[in-house]
Amino acid sequence: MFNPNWTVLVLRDDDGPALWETGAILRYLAGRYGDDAIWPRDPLTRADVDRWTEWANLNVAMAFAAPVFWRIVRTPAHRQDAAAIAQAVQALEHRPRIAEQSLGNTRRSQARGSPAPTSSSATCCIAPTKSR
Ligand SMILES: N[C@@H](CCC(=O)N[C@@H](CS)C(=O)NCC(=O)O)C(=O)O
Repeated sequence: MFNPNWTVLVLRDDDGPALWETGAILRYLAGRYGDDAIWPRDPLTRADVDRWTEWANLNVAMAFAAPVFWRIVRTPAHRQDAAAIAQAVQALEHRPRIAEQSLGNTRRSQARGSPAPTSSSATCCIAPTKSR
């Protein structure tokens, strides 16, 4: 058994142990194969990336998986609660805008010469949830 939770993602790199939890896998890949632009070494800059990863897990993934995705994909059509789904979508909708607004501001300040690299591994955590 690679993951005691029986969920994906799971990663085995070379002959290493099985890794699970998306954020841990991304941090491992960034630390092993990435450069400073993906997962910065400077603690404060890294914390700026990490906070978006944590934020996405709690504020986007949790607000999406059970309240929206499971209610549609894991619930037979005749048992789906359209009002509850609509309410959950409404509660979710503003959250990606928070990231877009903040990361957009970061991109604009990068264009003006600021080195803040927030559009890195944290974006990898947010993007899959946003595109579902
Ligand atoms: N917090 C975990 C979530 C893992 C998870 O829920 N994976 C889903 C796919 S996105 C899964 O495997 N679901 C199968 C199931 O629940 O039966 C992570 O970030 O890896």
